[in-house]
Amino acid sequence: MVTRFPTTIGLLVSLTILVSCTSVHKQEPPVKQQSVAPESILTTTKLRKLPALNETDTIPLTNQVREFKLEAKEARWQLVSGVETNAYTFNGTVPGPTIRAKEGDIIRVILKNSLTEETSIHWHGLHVPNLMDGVPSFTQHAIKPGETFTYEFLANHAGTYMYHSHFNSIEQIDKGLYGLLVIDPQNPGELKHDKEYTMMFGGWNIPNQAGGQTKQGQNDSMSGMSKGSALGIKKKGDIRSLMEHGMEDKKSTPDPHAGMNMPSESPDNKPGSTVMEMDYNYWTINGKSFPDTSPIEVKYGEIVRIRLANISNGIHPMHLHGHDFRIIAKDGHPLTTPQVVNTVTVNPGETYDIDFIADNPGQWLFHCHELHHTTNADVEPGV
Ligand SMILES: [Cu+2]
Repeated sequence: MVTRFPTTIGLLVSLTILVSCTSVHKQEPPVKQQSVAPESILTTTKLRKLPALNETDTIPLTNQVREFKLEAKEARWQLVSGVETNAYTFNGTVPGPTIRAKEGDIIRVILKNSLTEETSIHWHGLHVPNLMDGVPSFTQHAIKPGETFTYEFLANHAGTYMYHSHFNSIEQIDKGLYGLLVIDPQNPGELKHDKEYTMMFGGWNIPNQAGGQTKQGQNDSMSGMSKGSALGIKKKGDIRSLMEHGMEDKKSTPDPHAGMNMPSESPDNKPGSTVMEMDYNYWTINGKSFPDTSPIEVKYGEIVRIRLANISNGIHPMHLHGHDFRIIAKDGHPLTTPQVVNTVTVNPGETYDIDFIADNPGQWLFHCHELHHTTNADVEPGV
C-alpha cells in the first residue's frame, strides 16, 4: 500500500497512504478504504509508545574527514513550472547539497566564491570553533569574488542544522544561498525510522508578480508566465484583504508603539508574510513551490521521520492531515518526552525533527497553516 503525502506550497506537500483524494489527484480512481482496526487510527497509542531519540553525551573521534566542495554561484532556478529567477546557489541548486556526516567526523568544506560579491558560510546550530563561524569582520574576512576559503570543524552533536550565507544575509539567503547540515548519531538507539524526508522552507520575492517588488534596475524575466496561468488554480479569497483592513484599523486606534516607527507604516510593505517588511510572494519547500514540491510516498505502517528547517523570514505552522505526529527534536536536541501534536510552528532559524506512523490510509496534505503561504503570487493552489 502506498501513502503519498502531497507537499504543497507554497508550503504544501502531499502524503499518500491511500484513501480519498484532494483536487490535486482527483484524476486517480477512488481507492477503497482499507479496513483498519479502529484503535489503530483513533488513538495515538502506538505513536506514544515509540522510544525517544538518543541524546549525545560524549563521542569518540572517528578519524574520518568528510570533505565537501561548494561553489557559490549565480544560476537560473525554477521555483515552479513557468517561474524562474536569478538565484544565488551552492553548486547550482537551491537548497545547496546536504552536508551530512557522523558524530566524531571532521567536516571540511572548501568554498569557492564565484559570485560577483563577497560571501561567507555560517554553520547554524552546530558548535564550531570561533574562527569557523563564518561572520565577516568578526571571525573571518569576507570571501571575495574568486577567492576560496576552507572551513573545518568537528561534527560534535547529532541533529538537524543548516548552513547559510552570513554576508549581506537577507539578500543572499532569500536568493537561495543555504542548505541542510545533518549529523547522524554514533549510537542511534532504539528508535528506527523506515523513511526519512527533509524539508527546508524558503521565501522569495519574484518581481512583476502579485505582491512582488521591482527594484530599480532589476529585471527578472518570468519566462512569459502570467499570474497563475500555469497552475489552473482559483483566485484567492478575502483573507488577504481582511488582513489588510485589520492592519489599517489598527493604525486608526491609539498606538501603544507610537513613535517606534513600526514597519507597517512603510508604503512598500505588503502583507503576505508573517514578518513585516518582507515581501515574499513565493514560498518553497526544498526550493520548489506547489505543485512542483515532491510528494511523500510511504507504505502502510511505516514510521516516517521528517526534518524541518526554516531558513525563510516567515513563520510556518506546519500541519499534517489525518495523523498526529511527534516532535522528537528541536534545533538538533532530542526531546526526552516527545510531544504529540498535529501542527508544529517552525520559526525562522529553527529546525524540528518529527515522526509519525503512516497508519491511516489515504492521500493527505502536509502544509503550512499560515494560509497566505499556500499561494503562489497570491494565487491559491486550490487544495
Ligand atoms: Cu508558512
